[in-house]
Amino acid sequence: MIWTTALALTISFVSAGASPPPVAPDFAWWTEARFGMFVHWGLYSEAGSVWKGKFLPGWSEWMLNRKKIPPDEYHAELTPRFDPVDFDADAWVRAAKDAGMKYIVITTKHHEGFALWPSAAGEQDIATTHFGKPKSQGGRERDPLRELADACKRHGIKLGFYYSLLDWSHPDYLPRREWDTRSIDGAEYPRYTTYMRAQVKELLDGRYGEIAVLWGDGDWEHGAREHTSDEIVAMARALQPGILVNDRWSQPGDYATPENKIPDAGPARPWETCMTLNNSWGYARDDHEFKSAAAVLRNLADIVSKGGNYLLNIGPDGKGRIDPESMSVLSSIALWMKTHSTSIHGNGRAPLPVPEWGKWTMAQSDEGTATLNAHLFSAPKGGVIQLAGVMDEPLSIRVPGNEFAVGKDSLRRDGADLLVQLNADALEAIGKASTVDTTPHAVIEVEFASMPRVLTAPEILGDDSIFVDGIVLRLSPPPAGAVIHVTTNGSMPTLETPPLVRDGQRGYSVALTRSATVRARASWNGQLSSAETTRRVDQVELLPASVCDALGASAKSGLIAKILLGEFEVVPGSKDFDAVIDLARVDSIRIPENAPLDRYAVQIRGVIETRLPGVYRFEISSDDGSELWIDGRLVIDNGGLHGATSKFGDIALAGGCHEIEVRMFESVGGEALSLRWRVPFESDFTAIPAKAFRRSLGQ
Ligand code: FHN
Repeated sequence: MIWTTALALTISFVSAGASPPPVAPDFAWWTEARFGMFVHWGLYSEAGSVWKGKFLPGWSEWMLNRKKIPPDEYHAELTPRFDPVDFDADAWVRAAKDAGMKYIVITTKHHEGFALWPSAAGEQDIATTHFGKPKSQGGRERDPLRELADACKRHGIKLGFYYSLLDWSHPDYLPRREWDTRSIDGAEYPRYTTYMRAQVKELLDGRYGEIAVLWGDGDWEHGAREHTSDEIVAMARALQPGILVNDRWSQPGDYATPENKIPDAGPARPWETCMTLNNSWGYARDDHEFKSAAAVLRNLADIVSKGGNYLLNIGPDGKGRIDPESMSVLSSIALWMKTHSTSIHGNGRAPLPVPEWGKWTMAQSDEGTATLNAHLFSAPKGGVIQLAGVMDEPLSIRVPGNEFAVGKDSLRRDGADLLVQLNADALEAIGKASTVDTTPHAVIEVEFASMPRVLTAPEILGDDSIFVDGIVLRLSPPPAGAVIHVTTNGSMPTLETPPLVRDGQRGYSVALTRSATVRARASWNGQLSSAETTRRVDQVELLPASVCDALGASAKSGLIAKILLGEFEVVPGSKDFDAVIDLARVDSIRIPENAPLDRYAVQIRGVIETRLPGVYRFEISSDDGSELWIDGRLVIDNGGLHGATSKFGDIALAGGCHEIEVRMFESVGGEALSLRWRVPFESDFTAIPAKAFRRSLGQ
């Protein structure tokens, strides 16, 4: 029997109270890196997705689950076999580094529940294998995480730890898999989270040095409250100042992690696409469908052009070897990177439209120069590369690798656009310089003395959509030498539209006293920007306030919460709560303490007092769906089954008391509910003070 259920654990973890304020997440190295290696390695690697002689296609690290193997049988079979005698941490790190990967994230414990290090908190870890067993017991006494941490340090590669909250084997992890016949008697999920905190503490307490990323995963079966995510993340930040925490601890975290997909448009927050190289994260013996190096590099250019990072996965086998096919792809990537790494590392979004021939990335040097990198996946039509709206001339245009320089005589102006005409020699040089295997991926570097002026549509600042008496819309200033043309009647601005004059106080702005559709374009050198910006703003009446007492608003602050049990897919209606009699009092819009963990809906009602008349913008964040109503009007519809999602809504309120109602539902897994507001004449959102809420006597 592998597991003893009576795990007496005395765990002390860093008390958040005494520690200094957490250090902000350190994104500088991560943004510079842009490219990292994901490593899935565990007992599943020894199986290679083969169980009882039969290969199982797909995710090999899910074999226990997909083959419905009793955990004890799984561990009994694989633990004695796991002996990665060929594991060479330096070889792994060199393969990553040569391929331009500047960080490595390794699965320290995946859903199978096997810890890749000697863990005092657990009993299913590397020390139970011949590889990790103490020498005094005849083992090799090796710690893969120690060896990898040391190798990363030697090679200047950042190290991150993946840790699975989901654990199919631990006796206290609930729910059990449906085929798992182990009794749940005595199983306590809180004891599992104590174990989880103890293991994360071991990983981050300094024994492995600096750990730059805590990559959570498998958070979908419980919410942040149950996972004790707050404590774990606070502990991580206290133990590893600056550590990056991803969005898979049932919380938004520091960055988003789209998986096996590249978003059409990069999210505004930091993000990283993680992706398999074949069809499995863990080593899968018979899966030979590997992405080509060319496909990987085009993905990389696409991701970086959208401001993201790429975490490409490798699945070493049970002997610690990276399979030859993966090594071949990494070697081809390394060859391309030798010449072109400067078009990836430290690059991000470029202020240019997406071209038909490939992608633009951009980097800025410490000296202030700016380089636009054209990633050419195909020959540009007519040999012309368009730098849309670029008003400045470049210092140089180069094809790295063969040092081919494109002469200034190749430049010509087409209105507001700068065109680079590539002649036959240039195209030949490009064709030779950069193919990955046999697939074109050339780069042309266009360097400027400083960030080039680009004629783009002016931005209408702020997010106002309604106003009461009047509104001033401010616009971003045009590039030096350009002007802005604005209309307020919905017509398209033209060169004949009088340029907007900069106001000393307000800068570039438009003052409105009635509803309007505002449209803006910029022009330079007699040419209009191809894009325009549009904003509709409507004049509205203030929603009259009620005298607080008239609403029966009690002097005491607080709101009334009702909880309705059940499985929902949409936000229930207000009347659905009428039959609920047990009431809780809450002092803010949040999930009441007495709410169950899953399958319920909440109604929170009361009165909100607004000191000032004007437009209030509310932000509701919830998991799952939610709605905000004020004085019987729907202000925000954030409905539906979804993870933690924020939505905004504006409403013009007179000063005084207004009825407020928030309804939300939680299906299973992650849960969240919060409401913030931005009051008139303020620019930032703030928490709504408890004293602004009053409980209606009628409730
Ligand atoms: O279930 C895991 C899976 O095995 C793999 O680890 C991926 C990597 O991001 N994460 C989970 C699926 O989203």
